[in-house]
Amino acid sequence: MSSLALINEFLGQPPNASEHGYQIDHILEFSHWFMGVLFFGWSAFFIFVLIRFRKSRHPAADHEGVRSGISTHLEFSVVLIEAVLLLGFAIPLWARRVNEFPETKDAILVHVVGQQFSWNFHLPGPDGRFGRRDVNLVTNSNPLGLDPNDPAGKDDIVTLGELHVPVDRPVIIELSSKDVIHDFFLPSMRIAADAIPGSLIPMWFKPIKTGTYEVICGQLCGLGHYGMKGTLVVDSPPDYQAWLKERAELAGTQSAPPPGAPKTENPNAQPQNKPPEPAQSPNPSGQL
Ligand SMILES: [Cu+2]
Repeated sequence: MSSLALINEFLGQPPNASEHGYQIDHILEFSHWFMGVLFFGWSAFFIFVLIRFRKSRHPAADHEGVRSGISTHLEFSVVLIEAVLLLGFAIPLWARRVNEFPETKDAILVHVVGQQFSWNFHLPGPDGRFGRRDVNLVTNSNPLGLDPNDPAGKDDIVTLGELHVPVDRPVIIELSSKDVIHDFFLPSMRIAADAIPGSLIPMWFKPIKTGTYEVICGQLCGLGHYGMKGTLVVDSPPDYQAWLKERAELAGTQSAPPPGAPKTENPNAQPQNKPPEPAQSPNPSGQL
């Protein structure tokens, strides 16, 4: 971390804990210092102009105006630096984040589903396959609508508000929402993405420090938005295995339908407000 990072801390940014985060921090540092210099520069110029062109010194207006080209050069330099920041750094960094996903076989895969006002986390369990989800099966005890008849879902892990991941392994998230637009924001991991109903948004990060970090919602999503927080725990590999084991013991209990719920598989079940799709579609159309 460079000494320039002080300005990020001063402005309230938590320390970075992800592999790519230092690149984001460098851009933020530079932008903050650059804006600081511009602020003081333009403020000083404004005060200079007020004094230099005061009425008592120039009782008659000069209709020709400024003759020197300095301000033009200054403004051009500012535009140039901003263009370099945007085209040279910000856009390439963003492009790498969205184009260069890690191999799924090396990564932890998690489905994150936002709802007013909490985050649900869905892990595929030991078989590595996510169980089918269907909006028609959603109940209080089955918040993601996991299909109890799908063998792939038997070992799935569903948690509310707390996600564990191992350190030094990429985490690939598929993000969605049950109701309104939320924003899954991991400030310490320097990533955020909108959770949009009906869309599956991919995002990824690689935690490099163990610890407990905040998960927040970055979109004003309703009256309880302020409380839409969660916890990301980055574990050492043994701790992560212990957590998985503990959750695996609960896995069977989480997707059990309440008494009276329909027990038959319904392959044509669709999310509400969506046109029907072919039952054989490779796309998991019943997903939230
Ligand atoms: Cu929200």
